[in-house]
Amino acid sequence: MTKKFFISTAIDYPSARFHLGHAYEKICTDVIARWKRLQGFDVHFSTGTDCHGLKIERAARKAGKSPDKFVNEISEGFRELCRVLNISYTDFIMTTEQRHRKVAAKIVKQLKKNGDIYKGTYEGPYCVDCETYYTEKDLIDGKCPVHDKKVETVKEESYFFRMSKYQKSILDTIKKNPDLIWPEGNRKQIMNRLREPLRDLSISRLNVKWGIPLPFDEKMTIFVWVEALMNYLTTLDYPGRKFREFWPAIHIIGTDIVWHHTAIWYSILESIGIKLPRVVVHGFINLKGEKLSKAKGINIDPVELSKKYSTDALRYFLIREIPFGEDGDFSEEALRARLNGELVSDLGNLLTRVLTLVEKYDGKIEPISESSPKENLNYNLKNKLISIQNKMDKLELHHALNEIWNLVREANKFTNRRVPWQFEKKDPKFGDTLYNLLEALRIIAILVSPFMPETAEEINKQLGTKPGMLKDCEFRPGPFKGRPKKGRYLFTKVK
Ligand code: ME8
Repeated sequence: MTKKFFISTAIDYPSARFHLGHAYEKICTDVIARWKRLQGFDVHFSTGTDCHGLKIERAARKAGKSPDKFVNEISEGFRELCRVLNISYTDFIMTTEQRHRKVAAKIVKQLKKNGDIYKGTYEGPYCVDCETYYTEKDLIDGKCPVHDKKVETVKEESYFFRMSKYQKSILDTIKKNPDLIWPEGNRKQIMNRLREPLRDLSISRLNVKWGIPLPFDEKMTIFVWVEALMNYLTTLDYPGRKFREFWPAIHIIGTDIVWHHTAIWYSILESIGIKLPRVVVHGFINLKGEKLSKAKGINIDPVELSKKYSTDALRYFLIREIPFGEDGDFSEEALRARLNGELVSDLGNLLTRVLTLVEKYDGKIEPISESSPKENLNYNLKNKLISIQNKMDKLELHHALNEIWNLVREANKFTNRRVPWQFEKKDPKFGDTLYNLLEALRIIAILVSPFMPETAEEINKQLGTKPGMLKDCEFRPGPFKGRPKKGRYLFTKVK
């Protein structure tokens, strides 16, 4: 049976239009999903929108719309973002869907049945933007530590989940499984927090109407964070066959929501007896050193960027420029430099150059026996591929891409060394040179396909070859099996 792999992004708040941070998370997740497919995995890839809660309710009111209409419209924008960025998700989930209401209610009932829910009163500071209760200690100058905004004070009757009961076992599991939370810095932070006393979690809201009713007390709704996390089970039709085949997940999320995805989510899962998922944390994108913020006008539209520079240039840039797991800075100048240098000059020119040479050659495109193996482009290729795979396994996406780029650079150097434009049009050495270059390009197309799917498709189109899998990344015996024909430029320079 084909091996299964489940990867998810966070589900975004449809309270405003998407931003570059959302785009970045989707692109990173898509690269990993596509790489797994190249390895032969059957991939379930979920993304979507987190539609309930006070923040959304207020945003809808402000826009003069019903919450339902409001979230549908904004979620459509997120779907459009995925289309533009070429995100190969297999499920787009909205938490307003019936299937999610059912799963969320089912899990909350399970928690209650396990004796993990009790009634009490909650009093304390609340940040509507985070939809999170804080303690006075968490606040910075009396403001929300994430949003730097004034918090509201709430006092209400509430149901609590016995999170404290699972504190020790979760800490032990994280200790024993060094890969469970990645990168190490985030893992350590969570472990430190889990060593401090932990309060039980308020899981219901009396005054929030826009949410999923609490099944055993319908005048309340389920705390939005708690039901949002459950989307990962809804998307697998929990507890059905798909769930049994694809769980556990790998959740790709940003640094601000690690606590929710570990302490909170892990305790819920422990309570209902489900294996803990892996949590992989990417960094935050800043703009010229400042946090993205619509209010302060520090904002950049990923769809506009994609129109201006191409989707693949944006995907390439974000992965190549920002070490995965670290924060990074976005600048158009840096994007242009990589587009004009690496994409146009290294890869685009290589393809056009090789296919122009193919037009001049008149013979079989095949290797000749006397060409020295060390000089050929498949020399040591196996080891290079192992190294690229290792980098991908370690989630060093930027290093993997750099090593793939070394293959592109080697092909350019090989061309310069052989000076094929000086060959007679029937010279077998010409055929040997082209064979090397075309095979290298076919392999490059496979390797870049998770990062730049459209570019890979265009290379294959011009080589007259079919898209391959990772196992096809070796030189095939000659003559070259394809119908190479020069087409459009892969990339265009932007000044
Ligand atoms: O947190 N750079 O939704 P969200 C990189 N609904 N990533 C960023 C970013 C930035 N500047 N800004 C945000 C939520 N993100 C919840 C999630 S999941 C059950 C519920 C990331 O729309 C952020 O870290 O605020 C998160 O992973 C995702 O975008 C959605 O953020």
